[in-house]
Amino acid sequence: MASEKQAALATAPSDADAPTIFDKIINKEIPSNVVYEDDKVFAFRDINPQAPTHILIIPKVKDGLTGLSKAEERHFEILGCLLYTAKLIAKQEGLDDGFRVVINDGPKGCQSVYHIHVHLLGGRQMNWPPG
Ligand code: IU
Repeated sequence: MASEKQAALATAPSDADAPTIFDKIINKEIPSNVVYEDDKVFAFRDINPQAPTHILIIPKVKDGLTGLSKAEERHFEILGCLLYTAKLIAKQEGLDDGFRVVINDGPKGCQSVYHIHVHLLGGRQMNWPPG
């Protein structure tokens, strides 16, 4: 499999509400390891984990929010929901000593799927700066 960087550079950013693989995951057309779901938010384990815990938290309805750089005022609530859900899942996963949340944006941010997602990473010591 191509590295995330290669995948990100090979993926054209999408401004449209074009479906991505995450729609199929939300709709359960593609199986995933779901860790949380409510009416607005869906969270599942990353298929290529970069830490013992690596979960993606996404809005069920993209509403143009392909990435954080496309956020508008109408997205204020869902952005808060995504981060608050990250906190809830971190607790659920027992990440009591700390964790990291990441939102990659655009090719230089290493984004490869254009449906906004928060990465929740934990279970090991993180380093800084990130690569
Ligand atoms: P990124 O921030 O856009 O690079 O993150 C996309 C993530 O989606 C990345 O960590 C992939 O491993 C992950 N992923 C997945 O979990 N399941 C999939 O079917 C696909 C990507 I495609």
